[in-house]
Amino acid sequence: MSVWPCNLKGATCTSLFCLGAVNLTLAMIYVLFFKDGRLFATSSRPAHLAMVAPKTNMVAPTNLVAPTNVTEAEMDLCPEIPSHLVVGPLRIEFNSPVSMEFIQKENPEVEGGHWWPIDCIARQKVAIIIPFRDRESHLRYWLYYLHPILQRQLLDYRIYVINQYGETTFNRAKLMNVGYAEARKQYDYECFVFSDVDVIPMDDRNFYRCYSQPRHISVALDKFGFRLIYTGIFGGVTALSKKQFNTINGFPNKYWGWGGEDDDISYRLSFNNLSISRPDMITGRCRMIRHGPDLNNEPNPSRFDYIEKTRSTMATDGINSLEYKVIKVEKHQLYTNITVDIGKP
Ligand SMILES: *[C@@H]1O[C@H](CO)[C@@H](O)[C@H](O)[C@H]1NC(C)=O
Ligand SMILES: *[C@@H]1O[C@H](CO)[C@@H](O)[C@H](O)[C@H]1NC(C)=O
Ligand SMILES: [Mn+2]
Repeated sequence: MSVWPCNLKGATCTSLFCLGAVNLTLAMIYVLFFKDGRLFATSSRPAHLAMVAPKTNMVAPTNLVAPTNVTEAEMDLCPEIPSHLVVGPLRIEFNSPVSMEFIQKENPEVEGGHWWPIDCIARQKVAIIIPFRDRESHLRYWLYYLHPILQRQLLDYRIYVINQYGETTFNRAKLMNVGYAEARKQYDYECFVFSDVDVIPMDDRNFYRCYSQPRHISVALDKFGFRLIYTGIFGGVTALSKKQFNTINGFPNKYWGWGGEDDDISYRLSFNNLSISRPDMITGRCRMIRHGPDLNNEPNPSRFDYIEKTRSTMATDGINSLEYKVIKVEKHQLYTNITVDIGKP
């Protein structure tokens, strides 16, 4: 089975898509490896500032400045908007499955889902948390598209797949709480992005980072005609700083099954006088992978009752009442997979 529309080993690409893909690939090779000075970077990236000697068979340009011992303190912060890297609107489609091996080869610098810029200091350390169960094909698209985007955004980021163990009803918000708690144990993150596995941004100027107010990232979904369907909507892809997350006591743990938890979170924000920050409706365009209903994720009939009581329940139901058991942690090149038992309704 063909995993990619272009056979790069020799056959010609005939469709417009393929030509576009080749152009995009060449542009990305240029952006990621040459323009950024990463041509000589090793895949293991042992130290933050490792200066790797060029291969011996390469002729050094005469005007090459000898490497100085730059310390982290002297290095500049990455630009807030890396306009030399981001490209704007992106072509996102889900017609040709991509293999994990292909994505791994495209992202040799990523280890355990972690990447960080080496030529400047990232402005934010971002944990990207994906509540997950049984969506491997969606995850591959997500990793394929998002890794290069996050790198062009010059974030110090790590991808956490929070995999719900067992067959009981899915609980998205609780899994996101677990992602927050587990990520906090690993690294000094200041920002947490929570993303559905089936939502992909169509513009790399839509930054996966935190702002002075909680950020709604996936504001213009193709599924909803690229419109914000109501003003309080806070689902899909969102970003909260550590402080914002703790101000609202994290997310509710009691929403088993589909729906409601995103509105509960939105209420938590407004009850704590936080507002929602959003990109404009062009930059904020996203595609959602079309899929049928999931097994064990039926619409939750209690969701309307719960949402009504958010104001009184949010202080006791949240990150401060979270209970779970980690079953297994697996480090893949492109993500860290944390399988958790979060109990049952
Ligand atoms: C939010 O703002 C209102 C009106 O200014 C105030 O009465 C309330 O105490 C604030 N709530 C919080 C949680 O800060
Ligand atoms: C995550 O780990 C669990 C437990 O080993 C495994 O069953 C599952 O397939 C893994 N998921 C992904 C996406 O790697
Ligand atoms: Mn979906």
